[in-house]
Amino acid sequence: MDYETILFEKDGAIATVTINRPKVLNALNRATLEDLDRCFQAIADDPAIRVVILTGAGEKSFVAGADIAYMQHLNPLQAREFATLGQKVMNAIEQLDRPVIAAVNGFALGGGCELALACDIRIAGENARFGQPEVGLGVIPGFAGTQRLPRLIGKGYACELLFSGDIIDAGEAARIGLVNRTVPREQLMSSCREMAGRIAARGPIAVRLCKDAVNNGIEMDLGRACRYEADLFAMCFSSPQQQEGMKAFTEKRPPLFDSDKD
Ligand code: CO8
Repeated sequence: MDYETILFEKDGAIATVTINRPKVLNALNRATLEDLDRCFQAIADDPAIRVVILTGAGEKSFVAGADIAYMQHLNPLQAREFATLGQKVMNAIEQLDRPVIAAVNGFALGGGCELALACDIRIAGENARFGQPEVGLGVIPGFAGTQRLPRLIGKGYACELLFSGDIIDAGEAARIGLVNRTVPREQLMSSCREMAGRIAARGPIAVRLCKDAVNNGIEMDLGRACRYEADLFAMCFSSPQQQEGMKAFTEKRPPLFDSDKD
């Protein structure tokens, strides 16, 4: 499929999506959000993809936010429509039934930080910078940053970032749990591919159901969430992948999860 503002590559079970507007530090305009929307639809329809890596083109930036030049002259209804489109994309990433790893290769500001927040795992290059600088522009985050940030790092740190608009470095982001870990910039993509490869080698149905259990269970009370987990656990036993995984263990060999359609 052709995209105007993103690049899409598939290498075996791992897909890489690269936001490709380096001249404006990969800022998200309407075209980029529409490309991402179509791309994640296509990924959802391709069961051969087991893990997705999302990154930005160039050396400086993951995504430096929503496109300020585009937003500057929006009226309230257009602003709402733009926010809704952005939220649709973030939701599609979060709800994709396969893991998405953000490879944060530089600035992840505003809508870029929100995009990283919609991913399941965030790995940051040491040059990465994070922040929600919207209040400095006279607006609030509109791609669900006020919601996902406190859910991920807790209300105190989230309020500090949201109210101050401060930009923090990768080390501080790791300290407060905004990213899983930092790695030297030149090792970022290889670290993400290595992690994606390890996940892709696990039982694909089990990985999908894990993501389902985490994302849906986290919004439930603990009792309902545990029952939900038990139902998903039971569902694993309808797949030959459960039999292969357990048989391989007893036969002291690696499991072969070769078919995604099991
Ligand atoms: N939008 C549009 N263009 C941008 C953006 C952006 N977010 N960020 C950078 N650019 C452009 C610059 O204008 C510049 O273009 P040009 O060369 O034509 O002047 C080019 O990218 C390079 O940027 P700089 O020269 O500024 O590079 P520096 O290394 O000096 O600075 C920074 C890098 C610190 C990242 C700086 O560019 C910056 O502060 N960018 C804006 C960061 C920001 O405020 N992001 C939040 C935007 S608001 C948002 O994301 C809200 C999301 C919810 C929307 C809800 C819908 C209504």
